[in-house]
Amino acid sequence: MNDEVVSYEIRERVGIITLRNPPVNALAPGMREGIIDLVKAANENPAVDAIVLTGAGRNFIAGADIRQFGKTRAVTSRTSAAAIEASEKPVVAAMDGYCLGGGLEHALACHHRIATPAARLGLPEIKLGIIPAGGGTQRLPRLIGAAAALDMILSGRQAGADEALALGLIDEIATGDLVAFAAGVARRIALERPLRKTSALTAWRTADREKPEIIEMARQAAARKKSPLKAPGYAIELVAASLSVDVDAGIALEHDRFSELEDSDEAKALRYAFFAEKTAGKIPGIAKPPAGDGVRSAAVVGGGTMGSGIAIAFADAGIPVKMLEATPEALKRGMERIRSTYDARIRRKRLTPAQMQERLARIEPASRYESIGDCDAVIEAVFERVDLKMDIFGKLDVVMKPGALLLTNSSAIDINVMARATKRPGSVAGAHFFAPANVMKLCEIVAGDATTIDTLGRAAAMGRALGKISVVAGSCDGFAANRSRAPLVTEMMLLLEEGALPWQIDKVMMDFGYPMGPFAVSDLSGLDVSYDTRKRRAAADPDYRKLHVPDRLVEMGRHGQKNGAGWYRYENNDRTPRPDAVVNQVIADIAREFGIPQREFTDEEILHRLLFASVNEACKIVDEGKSFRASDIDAMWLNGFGFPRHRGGLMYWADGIGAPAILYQVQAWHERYGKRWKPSPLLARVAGENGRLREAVAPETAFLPSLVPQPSTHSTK
Ligand code: T1G
Repeated sequence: MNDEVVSYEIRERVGIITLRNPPVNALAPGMREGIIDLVKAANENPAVDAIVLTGAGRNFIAGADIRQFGKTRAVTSRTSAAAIEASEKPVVAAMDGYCLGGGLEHALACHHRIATPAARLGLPEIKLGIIPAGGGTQRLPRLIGAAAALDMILSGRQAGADEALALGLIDEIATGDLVAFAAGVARRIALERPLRKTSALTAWRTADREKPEIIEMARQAAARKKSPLKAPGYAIELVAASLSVDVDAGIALEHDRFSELEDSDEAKALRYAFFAEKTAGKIPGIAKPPAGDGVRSAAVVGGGTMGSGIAIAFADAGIPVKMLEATPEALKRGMERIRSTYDARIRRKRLTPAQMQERLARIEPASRYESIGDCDAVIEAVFERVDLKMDIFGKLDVVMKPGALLLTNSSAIDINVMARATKRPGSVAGAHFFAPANVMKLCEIVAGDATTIDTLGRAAAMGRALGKISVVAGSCDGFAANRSRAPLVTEMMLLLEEGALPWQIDKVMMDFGYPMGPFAVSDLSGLDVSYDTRKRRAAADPDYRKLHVPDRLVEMGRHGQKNGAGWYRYENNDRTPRPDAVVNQVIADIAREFGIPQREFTDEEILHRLLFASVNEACKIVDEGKSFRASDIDAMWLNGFGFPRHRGGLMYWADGIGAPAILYQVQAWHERYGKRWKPSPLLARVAGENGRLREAVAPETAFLPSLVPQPSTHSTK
C-alpha cells in the first residue's frame, strides 16, 4: 500500500480510510490498491465495526487521474468499488468538495453516503468523450432512477448537496467536522443488516421498467443533438441495460464500451483540451496569485452590448459591479439590456425570479467616475475609438485607488495606447471578452509593454473567478485570438472570388463540427460591423487586400439577419439561413470585374485553406512571443470561436495532419497567392524536426523578458 496517497486510522471501532492526492485527490496509482487492502484489513479486524472512506483536504475524489489514461492500470475503479460494496462491514462515504467520476462511483459502492453542504457530485466523463467505468452506469440508475441518472451522465453536470439529498444520491448532509460526523453515522449503522448495497436496490428498476419512454426520449434527444461522440449513445445503452441485465453483466458491458472509448481520437483530443485549458491560465514565472488577492468589486465603463454582458458576468459570479455610463439615457438602456437578458433566462427556466433579483442587486448603475474609485478592477468597454479610450483611461488614472486593475475590453487597439494615458501603465492590461460576454468562456488577458506580472496574474485570476478560461496574449494587431482567426476569414472571402459559395463553405465547417458555418455567424453578428474595420485597415495599409464580395453586399444594404439579408436571406423573422441567388450573382459579377478565374473546390481544399492559414498565423504569434504556447491558441479557439472540442483545438488538429504536410501546402499557396501565405519560421522548424505544433512554445527572447514560458508538461500519447 502506498501510504503517500492512502492513510488509515481507527477511531473508536471505526476504520477511517483517507485518500490524498492534492489538490483534488484524483485517483492516482496506489489509491485503489489501498482501498482494497484496507477494506479487507478492516473486515478482518475484530476491533473494527464499520469503515469511513474520505478524501484529505477540501475534496473527496475528483475522479480518475486523467494523466493515467492510455496507460495500463494495475487496478481499475470497478474492482476497488466492488471491494467496497462486498465489504461485510458498512462503508460510509464522507464527501466534501468535488466528488466526481470515479470518486462518485466509489461512493455509490458504499453502503451510506454523507456530504458537506459544499459537496459537488457528478459524473463528468462524457466531457472527456468517455463513460463512467467504475460501475456508475449500473449503480446510479439503481439508486436515483434511470431518468435522473441519464440526466447526470449525459450532461456531466455537478449536483450540489441539497439536490443530491433530494435525488437520494446522498443519505445525509453533515454538520460540524465531516469525518467525526461520518464516524458517528458509521457507528450508528454498524450492526444494521442486511447492508444497503446499491447493486441490490430494485425499487427504481421495477418502476422504470414500466416506463420505456425514459430510454426512448433520451435516445431521441441524443439523436437531435447529433453529437460527434459515441459516448452519449453508449451511456444510454448502458443505463437501459441496468434495467434488464444483472449488475455484473452491466458492468462488464460498461468496461467493454469504456475500453473502446478510452483510446479513441475524440477522447484523446478532449483530454488534451482539458489540460490545454488548465495550462493556459498559467503565467510562467509566477504561481497562482494568493486567493485573498482576488477582485472582490469591479466597475465597467460602458453599458453597451459588451459592457452590460461583462456586468452580468460579474453579477453571476457573485461579485458586486458598478456600470458607468456617460448619460442617464445610456445607463437606462444598459440596465434594460441586463434585465432583458435575465428575463430570457427565466423564460428558459435557467434562473428563478429570486435569483434574478439577487444578481440585479449586485449591479449598481453609476454616472460619476468618482463613485467607482474604490473598486478592485475597472473594465473599459466603449466604442473602438482611440481618442475616447485615452480620455477614459486618463480619468480612471485619477479616480481609481492605488493597486486597482485598469483593464480594457478593446479587441484591436494597442494596449500601450491606453497605458500611455495613465501614470501607472503597469496596472493597465487588456481583458478581452467575446460576445456575448456573459456566455462565451474565453477571456484574453493582453499584456502591454509595461504591464506587470502582478497585473497579468490578478487579471487572469479575475477571469477564472468569472468562470472564464483566461489566456494571456501580447499586445499586437488583433492580439492572439482574433489575429489567429483573421486569415481564416480572409481565405473564406477570397475563396468566394475564386468560385466557392458561402453555403458550400459553411457546410464544410459544420461537417467538421462547428455548430454554425462562418458565413451564418457573420450574418448573426452583422456584415456592417466588420465592414468598418476593413475600411479602417484599407485606409491604414495600402497593401491591404480588399474583400470585394462582403464590401459589395454591405454597400447593397445587406447587413445580415438584422435586416433579413446578408450572405443568406431570412424570411419573416425566421432565423433559418436560406441560400440566395443574389449572392451568387454578386460573386460572379466581382469575378468578372476583377478577372478572377472561377473553379470548383473540394471540401478538403476549402477546409485546409481556411485552417492552414490560421495554423500558419498561430505559429507566427507564438514565434513572436505574443502567445506563450501553441496550446494557448487551442484554448482560445475552443472557448472563443466554437472550434469543435472533440478535435482538441486548431494546433492539435493540425498535428493530426502533420507539420511537414502543412508546410508543403503553405509553401505551394505562398507561390500561388503571394505574401499572405508566407510560411512561419516556427512552422518550418517544427516540420523540419517532424515535431508537434501543439507543443510549440514562444522562444526565450520573444516574450516580455519576465514572462518566458517553461516547456508544457502535458502531451497525449
Ligand atoms: N486528473 C488529473 N488532474 C486533475 C484532475 C483529474 N481528474 N482534476 C483536476 N486535476 C488537476 C488540474 O489539472 C489542476 O492541475 C488541479 O488538479 C486543480 O484543478 C473511472 C474514468 C475537479 C472541477 O473529469 O473538472 O473518473 O493545473 O485548476 O477549477 O469512471 O479540475 O494545478 O497542475 O481545475 O477548482 C472524471 C476533471 C475523470 C474532473 C476542479 N473527473 N477535473 O476545478 O481546479 S474520468 C473529471 C475538473 C473518471 C471513472 C472515469 C476540475 C475540478 P494544475 P483545477 P478547479
